Amino acid sequence: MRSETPVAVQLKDYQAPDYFIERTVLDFDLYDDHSTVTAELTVLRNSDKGSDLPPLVLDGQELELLSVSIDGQELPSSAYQVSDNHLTLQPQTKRFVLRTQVRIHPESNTALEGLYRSGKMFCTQCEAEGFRKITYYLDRPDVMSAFTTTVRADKQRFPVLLSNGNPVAQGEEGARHWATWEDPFKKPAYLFALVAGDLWCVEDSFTTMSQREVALRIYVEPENLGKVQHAMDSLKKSMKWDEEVYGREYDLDIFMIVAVSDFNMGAMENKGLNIFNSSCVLASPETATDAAHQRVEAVVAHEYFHNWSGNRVTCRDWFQLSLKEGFTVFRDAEFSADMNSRTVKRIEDVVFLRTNQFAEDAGPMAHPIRPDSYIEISNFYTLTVYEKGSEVVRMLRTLLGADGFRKGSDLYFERHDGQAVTCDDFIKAMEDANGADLSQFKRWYSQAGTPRLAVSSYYDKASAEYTLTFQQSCPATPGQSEKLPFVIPVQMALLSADGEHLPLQLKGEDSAQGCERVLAVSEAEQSFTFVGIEAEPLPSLLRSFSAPVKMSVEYSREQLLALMQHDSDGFNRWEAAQQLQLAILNGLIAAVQAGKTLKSDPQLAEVFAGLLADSSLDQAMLAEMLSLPSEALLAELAEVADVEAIHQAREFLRKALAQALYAPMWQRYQALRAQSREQAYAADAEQIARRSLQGKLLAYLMLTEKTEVKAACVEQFEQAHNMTERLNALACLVNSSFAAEKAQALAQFAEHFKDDALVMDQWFSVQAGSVCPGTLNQVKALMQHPAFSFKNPNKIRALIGGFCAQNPIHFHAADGEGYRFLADQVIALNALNPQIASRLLTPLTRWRKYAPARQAQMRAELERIRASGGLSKDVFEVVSKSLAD
Ligand code: B3K
Ligand code: ZN
Repeated sequence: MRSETPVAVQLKDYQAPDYFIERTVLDFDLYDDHSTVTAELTVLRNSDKGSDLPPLVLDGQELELLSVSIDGQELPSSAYQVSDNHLTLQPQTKRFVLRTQVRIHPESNTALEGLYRSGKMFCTQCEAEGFRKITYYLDRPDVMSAFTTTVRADKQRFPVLLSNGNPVAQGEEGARHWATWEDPFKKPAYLFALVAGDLWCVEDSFTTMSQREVALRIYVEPENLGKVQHAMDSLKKSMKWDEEVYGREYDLDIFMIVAVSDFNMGAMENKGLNIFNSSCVLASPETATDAAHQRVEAVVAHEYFHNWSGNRVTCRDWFQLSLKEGFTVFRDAEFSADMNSRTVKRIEDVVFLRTNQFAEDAGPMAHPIRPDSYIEISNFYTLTVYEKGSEVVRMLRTLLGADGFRKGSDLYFERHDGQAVTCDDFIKAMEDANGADLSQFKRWYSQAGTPRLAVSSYYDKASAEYTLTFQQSCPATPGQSEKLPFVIPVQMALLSADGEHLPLQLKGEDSAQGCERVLAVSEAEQSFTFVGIEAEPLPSLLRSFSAPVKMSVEYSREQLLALMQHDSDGFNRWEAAQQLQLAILNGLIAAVQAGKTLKSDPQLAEVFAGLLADSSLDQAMLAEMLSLPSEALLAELAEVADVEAIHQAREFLRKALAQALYAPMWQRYQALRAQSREQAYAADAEQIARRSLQGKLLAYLMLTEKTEVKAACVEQFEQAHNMTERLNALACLVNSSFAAEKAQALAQFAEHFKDDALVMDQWFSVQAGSVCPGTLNQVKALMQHPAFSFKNPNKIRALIGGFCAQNPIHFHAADGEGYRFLADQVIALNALNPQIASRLLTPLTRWRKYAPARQAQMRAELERIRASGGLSKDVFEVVSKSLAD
C-alpha cells in the first residue's frame, strides 16, 4: 500500500527500452514459508539508442534481495540502489550477465499476482505487471527473451513441476526433485508461468496441418479428472478452427492447461502453459450449466487463439492491450458462432455490450479502446478494451470483406511474427493488404464514448427514389469534449410491403448490387439515395449489429412486427422484438412514475402467442425473443434510472404475459421437460436451445404461483439429470414466495454439493440475485457460510458481486444499505486483493445515472472509501476518477 499520490503513465511518453534481455535463466526453490528465485539475465544495450551506457533500472516489488553479481563478480551493496519498485545499477559493458537472487513469499500472497499458492499448489499470474513480484526484471512487453526455468520442490507434495515450453531435464535430490523447461520462443515476462502441485492430467493429442503431433495435457486436482473432457474437446476444435479460418498452426510440441481454484480472472494465455480459473475448465452435466459449458469452450478457445494474437505477435506497451484482446475476443466470438448458433451468439454479445460496455463508456472510467493514460493497468482490462475492441475488429472485417480481412491478418502475422507491436501496425497491415485507407477509421482507437446514429428517411414516389439520412454524434467523455465523425459501417437491406428484400442500387451506380450492402457512414450527416424503389420500403438497418452505436430509427409498431416476421437477418428480427418490448416497457415505467394503475398491452401477448405457435421458429431464437430487456439495460437506456419504476414495470409485464399465455406456455414447457427426461445430456446447440426455452418458460409460469407449476418446478429441481435444469428450477423457487419449497431446495442443494466449490458458487449467486425481501441480510449471513471465503475471487464474485452488480432493486435500496455494504467490502478487500476490490467497485461508479438522493448516497460511500486510507493504486484510480468533476 502506498502513501504518496500515484501518477499516471502516458502513452505519449513511450520510449523504447535502454536494454534488452536476450536470455533469462530462472531457478525456483519452492518452500512452504518462502521461495528463492535466482535469475541469470543476459543483458544487452539497445544499440538503437546509442553507444553510451545509461543506468539499468530493473522493476521489482516486494522482493528481498539476497545477492547481485555481474559476469560472475558479486557486487558490493554500494554498487547498486534498491528502492520500493526498482533495482538500479551501472553497467560497464554493453553485454553482460546479471545474476540476482531474491526471497519471496508466495504463501502469503493474497493479491494472486506474481507467484502464489492456490490451495496446495504453487502457480503464477504475471500479466500485466506480476513478473516484477517474482524477480528483478525489465517487466515490459517490448522486452522479449528466451526463457529456461528450473523448478525445485518437495517430491511428494509437488510431483508435477511445470513451466513454459518443452521439458528438457529432471532429477531428484533427496526428498526434493527438480525439472527444467526451455521455451524456444522469445517472449515478454508477462507470458511466463510456473506451476507446482499434486496434479493429474488428461492427455490427448492433435495433429497439426503440417502433420506435427502436439501433446495436449489438462492438469487438475485428482477429484476433478472427470470434468475435463469438454475442455479437451474445445481445445481440439479451437486448434482446428484456427488452422482453417486463419491459417494458424500451433508451434510447440506440447500444450498444457492447468486449472486453479484461486484466480483473479478467467484464464491466462502463458506460452504453452495456460493457467485457468477452474470455472473455465471444469464442466460436467451434473455440475455445470449450459452457459458454463459454453464459457469453457469460449475461454479455452480465447486463450489458445492468443498463441498467435498475443504471444507470437505481442503488444509493444500496455496501451496497445486491445491489439491482442479485442482481436482475440473477435476470434473467439466467431469460433463460438461457428460451433453453436451464430444468431444467438450475436444476440448474447450485443446484449452484454449494450448493458455493460455502453454503461462503462458513459461513466467516469470511459476510455478509448487504446487508452491514453492509466494509473494502474489492471484497471484497463475492461469491457471497452475487450468487447468494444472486438467490435472494432468486426467492423474492419465488415468494411474489408471476409477475404480482405484474411489477407490483412495474414500480412499482420507474417510481418510481425516475433515482434511487440502497436494497434497502428495492425491497421497498417489491413491497409497494405487491401490498398485501403483506414486513417479515419482509426478514430475508433482514440475516441471514447458510444456514438449515436439518428436515421431518417424520405421516399419520393415520382422518381422512385428512397433516401436514408444518417446523423452521427458522440457524447463527451472524460478528457474528450469534442469528437470527430467515425466511420460507421451500416449493413442494411430494404424490404417491400410483402417482405421481399429489394435489389439495392445507389444513385450513380449502373446496376443493383445484391439485396444487402454496407453503407460506410463517415460524415456527421450523410445521405444515401437508392433508385428504382417502386413503393416506400421498410429499412432493415445495422444488420447483425454492424457497429457499436446507439441507433435511433422511428419505426411504427406495424413496421416492427413486419421486421420481426420478414427480416432475413436473424439479429434484426430479434432486435425488432426488443424495440417493441422497450416501447411497451417505457410506457409502463412512465405510468408507474405518474402514479397510474398499470394496464397490460395486449399486443405483446399476441406477438408472443404467435411466436409460441410458430413451429418453424428455432427454439433458441424463440427463447431470445421471449426475453424482456433486463433491468440493467433499462437503467442504461434511461436518462435517469428509476430503479423501482423499472422493476415494477418489468415485473408487471412479466406477470401479465405469464397470465395471458398460461396455456401455451404450460403445454410447451411440459413437452420440453418430457424431452429432457428422455435424452442423455449433451452440450450441443439443439439441446442448449431446448433447455434455454424451457428455462424461460418455467420462469414465466412460476410467476402465476399455480400449484401445478410449483410441483413441476420442484420435480425439475429434484429429478433433473443436469445442472442447467436444476439451477433454473432452484432460481425460480428462490425468487418465489413458496418459502417452504425454497428453503428445502436450498438446503438439499447445499447438502448434495457442499464439496464442489464451483457448484457452491452457483448456490451463492442464485441467492444473491433474489428479488425477495431480506436478500442483503441473507447475503451477509452467507458470508459466514463454511463454503464462503473472502480470499477466493470466485466466491466474492458469486456472492458479493452477484448482489451488487446483478441485483439492482436490492443493491439500490432506498436506505443506502446496499451501497454501504459494497463500500465495506471494497475497504476490506483493498489490502487483500486490490484487483478484485477495484472490479467490485463498478456499480458505485455509475452514480450519475440515478436521481439526486441516490447520487448523494453513492458518492458518500465513494468518499468513505477514499478516506479509508492506504488505498491500492487500483482502488485509488477508480475512486478518484469516479469522484472527479
Ligand atoms: N490476458 C489475460 C488477462 C490478464 C489480466 C491481468 N489483470 C486473459 C485474457 O484476456 O486472455
Ligand atoms: Zn485475452
